Order: sequence, then C-alpha cells, then structure tokens
Amino acid sequence: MKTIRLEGKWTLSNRRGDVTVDATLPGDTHSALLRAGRMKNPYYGLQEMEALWAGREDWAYEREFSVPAEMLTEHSVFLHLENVDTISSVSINGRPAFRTANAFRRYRVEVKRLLKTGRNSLRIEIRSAEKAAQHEAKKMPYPVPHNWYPLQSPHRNLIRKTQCHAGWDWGPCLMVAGVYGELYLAGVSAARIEHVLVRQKHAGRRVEVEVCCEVISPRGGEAGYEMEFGDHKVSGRLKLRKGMNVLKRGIVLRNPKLWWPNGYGAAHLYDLRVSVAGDVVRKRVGIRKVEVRFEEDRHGLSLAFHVNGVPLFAKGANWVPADALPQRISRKMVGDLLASAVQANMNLIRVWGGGRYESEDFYDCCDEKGLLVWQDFMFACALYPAGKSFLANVRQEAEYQVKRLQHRACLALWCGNNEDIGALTWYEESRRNRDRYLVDYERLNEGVLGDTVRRLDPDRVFWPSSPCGGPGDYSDGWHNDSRGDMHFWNVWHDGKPFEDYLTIKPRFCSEFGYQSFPSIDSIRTYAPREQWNLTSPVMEHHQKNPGGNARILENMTRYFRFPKGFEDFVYLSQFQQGLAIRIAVEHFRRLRPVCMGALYWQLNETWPVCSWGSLNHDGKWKLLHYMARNFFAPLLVCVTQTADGRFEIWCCSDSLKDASGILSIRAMDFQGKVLRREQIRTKIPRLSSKRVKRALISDWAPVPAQAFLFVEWRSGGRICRATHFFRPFKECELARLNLTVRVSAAAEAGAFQVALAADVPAFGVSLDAKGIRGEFDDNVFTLLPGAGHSLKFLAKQRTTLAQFRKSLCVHHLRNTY
Ligand code: BMA
Repeated sequence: MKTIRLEGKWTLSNRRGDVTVDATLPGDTHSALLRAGRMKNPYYGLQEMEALWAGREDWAYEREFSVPAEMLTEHSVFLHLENVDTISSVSINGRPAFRTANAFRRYRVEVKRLLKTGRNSLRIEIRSAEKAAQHEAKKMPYPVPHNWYPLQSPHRNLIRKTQCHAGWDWGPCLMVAGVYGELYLAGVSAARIEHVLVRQKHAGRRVEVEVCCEVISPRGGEAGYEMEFGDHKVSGRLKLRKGMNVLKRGIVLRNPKLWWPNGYGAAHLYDLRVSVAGDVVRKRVGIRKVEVRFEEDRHGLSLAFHVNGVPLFAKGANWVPADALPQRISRKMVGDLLASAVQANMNLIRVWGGGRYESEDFYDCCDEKGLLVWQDFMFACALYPAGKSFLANVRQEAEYQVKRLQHRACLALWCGNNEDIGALTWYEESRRNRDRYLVDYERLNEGVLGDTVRRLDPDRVFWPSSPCGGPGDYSDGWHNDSRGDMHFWNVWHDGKPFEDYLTIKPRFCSEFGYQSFPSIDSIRTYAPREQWNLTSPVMEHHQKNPGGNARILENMTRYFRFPKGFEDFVYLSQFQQGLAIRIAVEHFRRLRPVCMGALYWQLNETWPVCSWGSLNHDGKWKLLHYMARNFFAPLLVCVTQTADGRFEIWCCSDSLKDASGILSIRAMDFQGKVLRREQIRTKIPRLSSKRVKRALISDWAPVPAQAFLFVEWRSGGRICRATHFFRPFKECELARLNLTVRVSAAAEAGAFQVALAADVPAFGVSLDAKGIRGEFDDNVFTLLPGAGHSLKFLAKQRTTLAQFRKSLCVHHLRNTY
C-alpha cells in the first residue's frame, strides 16, 4: 500500500472571505485562529463570548499535495479522513468527492478518478455546525429537545458532534470545527485491512484468541498474510473476492500472562501484528476475562464487574474531553491525567456520553495502566431523532467505533448513553407524549446501538443507559438505589447536606459529585487579581451551573466558619468538595457487596472553571484528588456516626488476601490531650468490608463539640488513618497553633522534602506549591502534636529549592478564619 500523508500545514478560510490563516490538521478552527491572532484566548476572562462568531462561520481547509505517477497505477486510491467535525463536503481538484456528517466516523472513500499526476488540491468545506443544527431542527417532524446551559448552541443533539462543544454546565460553548484524526491517501491494488477484531475464549488456563481480519480487495485475487500474537505466528495465502473478505484464525495460549486492573496485578499486554498484502495493523491485547454481572437478588438488581473471576469494587471517575479545543489534546496530556487516576487508586474510568469516543492514546494508556473503561456511546442529556437517515448515520458510527475498540483489554462495557432515559421526563414535549419519544429512544438505543454491540462485540454487555435499572427498565435511575447504576445528585443539585449520601444504598453509583473552585494556579490563568472575588463577573462566568457558587457557599456555612479571604475560600471549597465525596465513597465501600462501584463526577475538565473535577484543567490535583488516593486505597479505615449517638469504625479491603492488623483509636480534645484510647486486633476477610467497632459517642467524648476521633489501622506494612468530628467543624473551638515547616532538597532530582510539626492538632493540613507543576506524595491530613509529618513534592518542571520554598503555601482549617 502506498500512502500520501496529508497531515501538516493547511490554509483555513471562512466563506465570507475576510479570514484566511495558516492551520494545522489534525486540528481545529479555533486553535488556528488563536495562533494567527484572529481570536483572543477564549478561556480568559469573559472572552469566550468573543469567540462565538467562529462557530457560526462556514470554514474551508485547503492544501495542495503531489501525486506520483505510480500511485495512479494502483487499482484503487482512497482518501482516509477520521473525525471530520462535522458536516462537510470534500472536493479534489475542484470536483466533489464526498460529504461527511459525523465527527465520530472514519471515512474511506474511493477518489482515484479525481486525481492526476503531479499537483492536486484538496478542499474540505465545513458548514457551521450551529447553523447546520438549526437547519436540521426545521426539518424535524416534531421538536427534539435537549438541555440548555447558560451559553448554549441550540440543537446540538441533531448533529453527530461532541455534544459538550455546544456548552455544558462545566464547559464553554466553543463550536469548533476541524479534522481530528488521521488524513491520508492510499493506493491499493490487492487488499487493505479495514478492521482487526479479537475475541478471547477462556477455558481455565487455556485461552483461545480468535483474530478476525476484515480485508477489502478492490479487484479480488490473492495475497499473503501473517498474524503474530506474542510468540505465535500463523501465515499463509488468502484468496480474495472483490470487496469485503474475512480472514479468521485462532491462536491457542496455555497459561498466558493475564491482564489485571490497577491494584490487582500487572496489566500484561501481548503484541498483535496482522499483515495482509503488505498492509500492516498492530495492536496490543491483554488476556483477561471481564464479566459484567447483573442479577436479581433480595436488594434488587446488582451490577458488578468481575475480572479474571475476582469481583471488583469499581473505583473511579467520569472522564470528559481533556480540552475544549481538540487540537490541544496530546498523548502526554491524556497520559498525565490517567496517571493521576492510577495514582489515586482508580481502576475504572467512565468515558461519558457528552464527550467523544476517545483517541487511541487514551485507550493505549488505559490498557497499559490497568484502567477499565465504561464506554458510553456519545449521546447525553437530550432526546434524539430517530429518522431513517439519522439512524443510518449512527449505525455507521457505532459499527466503526465498536470495531475500532473491541480488541481493547480495558474496555469493560458499552453503555447506550448518558441520562437519556431521564431526559424523557425533563421536557414538556416528552412528558406530554412519552410514548412517541420512548419509541424513538428505543429505535436508536436498542435498535441501533444495542444491536451493533450484540452483533459485533457479543462478549461484552450492552448496558442500555447510565443511569439504568437494567435492560428494559425505563424508570428513574436517579432516585432508585436498588437497581443497576445510579446517578445520585441530591447533594449537589438539590442542595442537601452531605449526610444525604448515607440515606441511599446504590448497587453501583456511576455519578455523584460536588463542585469546588479551581486551584489558584488555574484561576490565575483566567482571572486578573481584581476579579478574585466569588461574585465578580469573571468568577461568575467561570461557573456554568446556575446557582453553583451559591450552593458551594451554602454548604460552607453549614459545616464551616466563614473564611476570611478569597484564597481561604478557594481552599475551603476544595476541602469541602473532598469531604462530600469522601463521605459518599466511604459509605459505598462499607456497603460492599450490595454496592460494587463508585465513580464520582468528574475526573477532569475541558477548560479552567468551577467544576466537580478532582483535577484542574492543567492536571494539577485538587484536594479531592489527594483525598481520593486515600478513600480509594485498597485498605480503608473510616468512621461514621449513627442517629442513636454512636460511632462506628469500619475497615474495607479490596485486597486479595485477608488483612490482619492493629487498629488504634484515640479520642482527643483540641489541645491534643488524649481522652480515651483503645487498640484492637482486626482480621478483615479478603474483598470485604467489616464493622470493627461500635460505641457510644458519650463514652468517648463527653462534650462532642470539644473532641475528635483519630484512628489508625496498620496492616501488612500499610497505614490507614481517619479523623472524625462528632459535630460540624464550625461548632468546634479549634485551637490556634504554631506550625513549623521545614523544607529541604530530597535525594532524587526535582524532589523536595517538607517536614511539618504543630503544637496542637491541625486539621485539613494542605500544601500548595503555587506556580510549580508537580504533586505531593501526601496532602490533606491531620497533624498531631508530637507526631511530625514528613512528605515529598515531586516537581514536573525544573525547580530550585529556593523557588520551591518561596512557592510553598500551607492551609489548614484553623487559619481560614
Ligand atoms: C451529570 C452529567 C453531566 C453534568 C453533571 C453535573 O449527570 O452526566 O451531564 O455535567 O451531571 O450536572
């Protein structure tokens, strides 16, 4: 196969003709305009508003390329375009070649007749997605509503584009256009590989890997092929029909090295190489058995992932695109975000339906790091059309994506959409005529998406929607905690106290979240200092959930004393976010095996904004992310209290071995005096949660507002800690403290040691190396007098000791007021 790469330099111009700039493909319009100085940074201040025009323009990308004569001696020459966003017409040498209408598809179209030897030109005219969507809306036989956020491009649900480009409750409205995947021309005579599909059949330690290769031959004939899997190799010759051919071979592995999710073992991958007539496809395949079990039981309908026979408590978060401008999303950026997920002890990431089917980089990383993927199809928070052409378009998208991703070890489950069952109850139209919209829903969801998965990836489960009570269940997954997966939003969207998390017993909680402000480093990238105020225009603009800031404030006044300044407020908003999610996750883990998963909303964000994310847009960890590392750790100790005046201590273990250890419990006052202590031996059976202590609060803390509980669980070299307040923080008279902070260079390059000591207990002690990329190996902790705390910071950029010392800033609860 001969190829001509078309990535690189292009020219971008608008139809009106007043903008012409250099551009890069793969890439997007907005990134090109920014680089050329025709757009201001839309992430800064209120400048998003000044970028809206670009989404309302029709754009054309253009370039020349040269075709050698021998290319045209091939029987076929096709143009490969991936992820063209969205509605476009492609022409070669001024003659129409084809049209695209789906950003999630790969187009491979025969174009030989349009090419000539020597100079050729290629033009991709992309219609304004906003206008195209409005045009679609006029053609609908009846309205097809979707969610509206403060800045919203209308009817995004009518075109097959990343839905959150149109604006979300954490995202800007930047209706980018462009091409994000590969672009090339290829000349073929014998055959080209369309897809390589892999199935695994496990029978004990014997695993049969079935490799199925789809080959297209322009004229039929014969070709040699090779398949290598690890050390195994098969080869031969293949008779080809004109058109589609299928080559299927089985390879038997005995005692293969298994692929394990993070926390359970190594994520071993085998190399797979397939070549047919010189066209080569390489993949990496992990051998593992993933089962998604949902079964009727006395609690309702369970939902749990089992990997290689081990029932796994799913710990993770929801993923949104790594940037609102697709061109900026790099392998490094994605790798960094996912590395942070792994460091926080996550084992499952949900690729949320309002974003995009992720890049190969993303799934490579998940395969390598042992992160399972819950993969939504890209439909979210809306009703969708079910007309013939829309369904046909979606079918092609689904077939392509399923074939592209089904070999992945990380891919655990396909899910129809995000919250589209719920959406049936959100709009006047669908409330009045539920039948009509439900039929449409089902045509798309089961008729196209479910059907595609069942045909092309029969070893995986198609979960109809998230949340969902199981196949055939169209009821409310928000408020029903007994069936399937649940999105629980009472605490954030309904403004309920954090303790509300304790009132549910979800089988699998795939979304629950609490917002915070981004870290100061992030705020600095969009707001000048005079805007550092909760209600300033810029701060309000970077809060896309109406009433969001008020809600953060409301809960702050519920639990904390009012912070004295903006930076204290930012710190406290992050501490409170961490607290909310910790309360939920600890509870869900205690519920094991009734509950088998906790995925908080959301891991990352597409631009710097107030959000539910635990990572700032630049990847820096918010306090929640540090707290997640503890509450998602394989061993967890946690304290909860009950309405009858007792506290309970629980140990949760995701370990494959029984965990024996020693639990030490201390009740102390705020001067650090121990009021009562106890030590107990514990033995926690593998993969379980167990209550290890239950006692009357009054026996430990005669005046609950004047004491706290500090618990330490030591087991097999691991130490877990928990601090519990019996009353809201604001009611407690925390002591003022003298804090000493010593900073030194650590042995390894770019690392620094910080030693902290205090004369009385300090709570929520958090460090921030402002302006320096990097993370601490521990953060957000309780500091007890007499027990210093030492931790390390690993810089991700060149940093001197003096710079680090200067950047370091320490927060704790008592110094917020
Ligand atoms: C969810 C998500 C998103 C949204 C989030 C916060 O349910 O699926 O649509 O951003 O809530 O409101």
